[in-house]
Amino acid sequence: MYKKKILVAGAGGFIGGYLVKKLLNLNADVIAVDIKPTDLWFQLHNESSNHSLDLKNYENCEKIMIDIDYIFNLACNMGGMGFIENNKAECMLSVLINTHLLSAAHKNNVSKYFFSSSACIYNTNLQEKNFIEGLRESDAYPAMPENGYGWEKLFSERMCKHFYEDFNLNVSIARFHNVYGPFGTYDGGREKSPAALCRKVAQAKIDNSNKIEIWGDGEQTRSFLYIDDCIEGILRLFDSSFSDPINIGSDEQVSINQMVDIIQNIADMKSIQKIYLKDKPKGVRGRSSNNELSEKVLKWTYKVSLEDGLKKTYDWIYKDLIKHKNSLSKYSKSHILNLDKVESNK
Ligand code: GDC
Repeated sequence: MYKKKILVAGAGGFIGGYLVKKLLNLNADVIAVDIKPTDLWFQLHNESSNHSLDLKNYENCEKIMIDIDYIFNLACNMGGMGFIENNKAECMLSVLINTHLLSAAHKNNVSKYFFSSSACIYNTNLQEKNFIEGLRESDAYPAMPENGYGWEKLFSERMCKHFYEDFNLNVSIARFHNVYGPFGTYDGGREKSPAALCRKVAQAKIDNSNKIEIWGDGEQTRSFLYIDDCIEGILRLFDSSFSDPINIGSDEQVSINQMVDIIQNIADMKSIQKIYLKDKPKGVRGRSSNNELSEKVLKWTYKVSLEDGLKKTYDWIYKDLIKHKNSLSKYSKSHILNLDKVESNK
């Protein structure tokens, strides 16, 4: 399908690593870029041309843009609630990546541009109850997104839209809802709740303990999307001519306590005492995706149940924890790196 030259920005991250693999399987010529040094990429594929570059810098965007047909921009400084609540300015600086990539794409006649947005762009006033109706795409406005990260994503969505309107750059804009799975960050400060809670339960099992710490009262809700479904959604969207932002998420809404119970069963642990840390970052109270639009225009919805996805995630984290008993694995190290110091390796 894709015998094209495709730039994947953020290729060393969680979603990027899976996307590069899929595009290579589809016979694409993939130029993979990430700010991390390649030995810290979550998945490194030999068949792609791999570069460690800071795309906040315009010259780097120009340098990598030669003969590129398509761009998938998954690059941003991000993480779970523990990261984005405490690093709002850092999160907003990712606007430079999208700004410079869009400008270089326009200048170099790239034919299509994918932008990874987030459920964090939705109006927080609609997310104050535990269980809420799934968020529809129109619920982004009037705008009151999550501070820092959410505002950056919403602004960048609009920038993509205006490049489409003013410069005819075709765009696809996905609003991801908490994507999880193996080969993602599960420790070190950037981990999201599915990986964090799998790690905590796995560690309790390894230590023969029956206690885990949960942020908040555990009654807050989310819906979570397994990585394979996310990749399928990205490609469906990219293959379509739909240019407005669209949800790529699940509507299987659960409380954090319910998710811990599922993980406890997967781990085959009889009882776990939940210790609630009420002063930790909590984000919105309730969030889920409404998938009517994606079902209608993309004929896409998620297939993997939360239980099945968590089983795969838990099993991988359990094994990785044992493997890295006395050190942080590469899936956690990026938190302690000063990423601005990274230089090109090519
Ligand atoms: O981190 P996250 O998965 O991000 O947190 C969901 C909920 O789980 C929060 O209320 C948090 O307090 C709770 N929680 C309980 N225990 C723990 O040990 C823990 N670790 C973490 N991390 N959370 C815990 C995310 C963004 C992403 C992305 C998605 C899009 O927000 O952080 O960058 O954009 O949203 O949906 P979440 O779902 O708030």
